[in-house]
Amino acid sequence: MKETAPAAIHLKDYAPPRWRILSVDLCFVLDPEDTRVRSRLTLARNGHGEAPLSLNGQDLVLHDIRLDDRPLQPGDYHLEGETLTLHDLPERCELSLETGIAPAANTALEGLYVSGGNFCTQCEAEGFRRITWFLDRPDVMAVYTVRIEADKARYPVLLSNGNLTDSGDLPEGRHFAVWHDPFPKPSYLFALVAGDLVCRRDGFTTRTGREVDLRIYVQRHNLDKCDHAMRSLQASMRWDEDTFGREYDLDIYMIVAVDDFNMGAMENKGLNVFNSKYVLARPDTATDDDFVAIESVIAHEYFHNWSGNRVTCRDWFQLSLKEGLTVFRDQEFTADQSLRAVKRIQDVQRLRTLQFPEDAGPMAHPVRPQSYIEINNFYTMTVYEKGAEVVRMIQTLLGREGFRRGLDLYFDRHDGQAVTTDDFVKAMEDANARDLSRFRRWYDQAGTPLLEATGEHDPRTATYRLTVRQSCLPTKGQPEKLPLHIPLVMALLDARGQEIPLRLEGEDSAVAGERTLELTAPTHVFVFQDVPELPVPSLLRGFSAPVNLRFPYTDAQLAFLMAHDTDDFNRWEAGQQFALKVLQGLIEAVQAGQPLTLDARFAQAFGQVLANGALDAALVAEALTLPGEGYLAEQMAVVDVDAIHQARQFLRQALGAALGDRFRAVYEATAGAQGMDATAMGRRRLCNLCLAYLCASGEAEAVALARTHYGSADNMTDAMGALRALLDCPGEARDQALAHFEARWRDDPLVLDKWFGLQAMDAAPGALDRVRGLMSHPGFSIRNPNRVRAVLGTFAMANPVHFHALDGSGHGLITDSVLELDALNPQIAARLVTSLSRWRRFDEERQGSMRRCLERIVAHPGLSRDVYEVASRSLD
Ligand code: LYS
Repeated sequence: MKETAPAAIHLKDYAPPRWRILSVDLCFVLDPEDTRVRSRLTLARNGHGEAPLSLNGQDLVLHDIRLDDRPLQPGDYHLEGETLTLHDLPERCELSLETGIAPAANTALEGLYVSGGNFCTQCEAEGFRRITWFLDRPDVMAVYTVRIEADKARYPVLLSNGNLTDSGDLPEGRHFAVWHDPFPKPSYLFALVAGDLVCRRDGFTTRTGREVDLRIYVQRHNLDKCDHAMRSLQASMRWDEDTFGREYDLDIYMIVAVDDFNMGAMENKGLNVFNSKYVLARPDTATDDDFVAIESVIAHEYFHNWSGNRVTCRDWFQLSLKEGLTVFRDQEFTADQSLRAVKRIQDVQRLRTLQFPEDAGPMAHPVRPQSYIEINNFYTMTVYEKGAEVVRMIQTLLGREGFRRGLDLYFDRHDGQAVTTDDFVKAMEDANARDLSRFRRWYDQAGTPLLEATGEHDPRTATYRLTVRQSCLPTKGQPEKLPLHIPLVMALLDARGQEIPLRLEGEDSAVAGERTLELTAPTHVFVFQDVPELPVPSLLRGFSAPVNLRFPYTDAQLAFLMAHDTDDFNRWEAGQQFALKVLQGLIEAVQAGQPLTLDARFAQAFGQVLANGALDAALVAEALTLPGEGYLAEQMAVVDVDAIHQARQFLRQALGAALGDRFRAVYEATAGAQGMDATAMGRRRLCNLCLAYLCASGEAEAVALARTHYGSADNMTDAMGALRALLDCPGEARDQALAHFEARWRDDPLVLDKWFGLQAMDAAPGALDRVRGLMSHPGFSIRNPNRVRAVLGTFAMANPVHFHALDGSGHGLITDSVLELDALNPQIAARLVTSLSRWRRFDEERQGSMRRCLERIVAHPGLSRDVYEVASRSLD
C-alpha cells in the first residue's frame, strides 16, 4: 500500500487566484537534453491581503531567479516539492526565472517533449508547470510573447501561438523566431513546436473579410496526406459562421501532426497540436471511418477557439463546460456533413458502450466532478459525451432558436473570461426566460437514469395513458438520487405506422406529429385523448436523453417499429431491442447447454431491412449491425463473456447462412463504390458488412470472395473490410492477406496500427501468445501511445474472451504492462487500468483474478497519482 495516499482536490475548496499575471515573456533556447526557459512574469496582487505567491513546477531545475531584476538568494524564496513560494512581495512586480528541462527524456508526453526528433508541447491540463514555474491554473490568463532559439538545420521551423513578429539568424548556425499572441490565455493553451517540418498551405476568408493563412505542418513524407484535413478545417470554419455566427480571430491558424500524442488533439490558440492519426489520410491509407474521425477532430479543435479559448474554464471541475459543449458542436457539424440519423446512431452506440459502463462502475462521476486526485483521469466519456448529451437536452428543451440565443448570450457575456457550467446554464435561462434549476442536477448527479414506461389503452373513452417512472441507482458518494428534468420526445403510431395527432387531457386541440414531454417528477401520467385504437408508442425519439428506457414491447411491436417508425433513430433502436431479446435468449441457451436456433421472426424482420431499397445504405448497415459484446455484457447481472461471444457469433453465422443469397445480392449491388462522399461511404459500409456476414459461415465460397475483395481493394476501407471478414475464417487466405498487409505497410505507422489492432482483437485460440508476439514485433514500442492502444488497448477492450480468460493470463498481461508503462507514461497506464475496474460484474474466479491484479498495482512502489487513483477507486 502507498504510505501516504495522494491527496484529492475538491470543487468546494475553489478560491480565486491571489495573484494575476499581466504578461508573460518567454525565451526558449532549445536543446533536447537541456533546454533553457527564461521567463519574465509581470505580476499583480489580486485583491487585498498579504498572500504569498505560490507557483507550480514539476521536474524543473531552477538556474536563476530575480525579482524586479534583483537576483534572489535561496533564503529569499521557498522551494518545496512542486511549489515555489515567495513572501512579502509588493503589489506589482516582475519575476524573472531561468529553468532547465530535458525534453528528450520526457516520456510522459506532457510539457515540452520530443517526438520524431521534433519538439512539441502538450500543456492541458497541467503540463505548463513542466516547462517553467507558473500559476498553472485556467483562471489565470495572460498575454504571451515567445522567443524561440534553435539550431537552424535541425529545427528550421519554429512555431508558437499568435502572430510571428520577428525572426532571423543567429551566430553558429542558429536562428530565432518571436511570436506574440494578443489574446489573454490560460497556460494550458500555450504551445511551441520546433522541427524539420513542411507545410500544406491554403486560406480562408471569414465572413467579415479577414484573410486567414491556414497551415498544416507534417513530416515531409506525409505531405500528400493533408488534403482532407485542410478541407475539413475550411468546412468547419464556414459551418461555425453559418450555424453559430462564430468567426475566427487571428490571421493564421496552424495544425501540427505528431506521432507521439496521449490524446486525439489539442486546441492551443492558433497552433493546434494533433495526434497524426487525426490529420493524415489518403484513400489508400485511411478508412472511411478515419476520414470521418479526422473531419470531426479537426472541427472539434477549431470550435474550441470559441467554446474553450475565448471563453474558458474557471477550474478543471468545469471541464465539460468546454468539452461537452464542443463535442455537441462537432456532432452537429458531422450530422450536417452526412446523414444526421446515422451520426446520431453512432454517437448513441458510443455513449452506451463506453459511457454507460463508466457511469455504472467505480469510476462513476458527475459531468461536473466534485473531486479528483489527477485531473488527467477526468478526460472521460462522462465529461465529453454525456456532457454533450446534457447540452443537447438543453437544445431540445429550448428549441434550436432558443438555444442559439442562449449561446450568443453566453459568448457575449463571458468573452475573455474563465467561467463555470452554472454560468453556461444561466445564459441559457436568461436568454429564454426559462427556469432550468432542476435541469442543473444533470451536472451534479452521476449514474444513468432508468425510465420505465407503460401504456394502457381504453377503447371506451378512446384514451391512452402513458405512465413514465424515472429512477437512478446509487453511485459512490451519492446514495440518494433526485429526479431529473428529462425531455422525452415521443409519438404514437397507428396500425398503418402514421403518427396520431396528440392531445393531452385538458388541451383544446390536437397537435400533429411528435412532441416533447418534460419529466421532472419521479412519476408522470400522460393521458392522450381521441386515440380510438391501441397505438404503438415511439419513445425517446432521437435518443432525446441519455437514459435507459424500458417499455414492454412484444416482438411483433418491435418488428412493426423496425419497419414503420417514422423516426430513423427509433427504427434502428427497435431492431437493436429485438436483437437484444434474441441474443439474451441465445445466451441463456448457451449457459443451459441447449441447442441454439435462429428466431424466425427476427430473421424475417432483418431480411426485410436488407431488402428495403428505399433506405440509405449507411442506415441499412447500422440496422444490420448486432449489439456489441460490451453492450450485451452490460445487460447481464453476472457477465459471461464466453456465452456472449458464442451467442453473438452463432447469430451472425445463422443470419449469414439463412439470408446468404440476399447478402450476396446486396454485396454485388454495392461493391465498387467510388469517391469519398457520404453516399459512397455508406455503400462501402454496407458492402463490407454483407461480406462479414457471408464469411461468418466460414464457407469456402465466402472465403474466396473475401480474398478477391482484399486483392482488388483500391482503398483502405475495403482492404480492412476484407481482413475483418477473414478474421472469422482461420486458414491460408487469412494468413496470406495479413502477411501481405504487413509487408505492404511496414513503414507507415498509422496503417500498421490497424494490422496490430486486428490481431489483438482476434478471438481465435492462442490470443495471449499472439499479443505477446505483437509486443516483440520490431514495430512495437511501449513509448508510442497509438501503438499501445492498438495492441494492449484493443486486447483489453475488444477481445473479452481472451482478456478475461479463466486462468487470469489476460489480466496478468495487462497488469504487467500497466506497471511497465506507469514508469514512462502514467496517463496511458491509467487508461489501461480502467479495463480492470469493473471486476465486481464477473463470476467469482474472474473477480478474484481482477481484484488481485488491482491489489498488485496499488502495492507497487513509486506508483503515479494517475494509476493510483484508478486502481484504488476500483478496489474500494
Ligand atoms: N482539450 C483536448 C480536446 O480537445 C484534450 C486535451 C487532453 C488533455 N489531457 O479534447
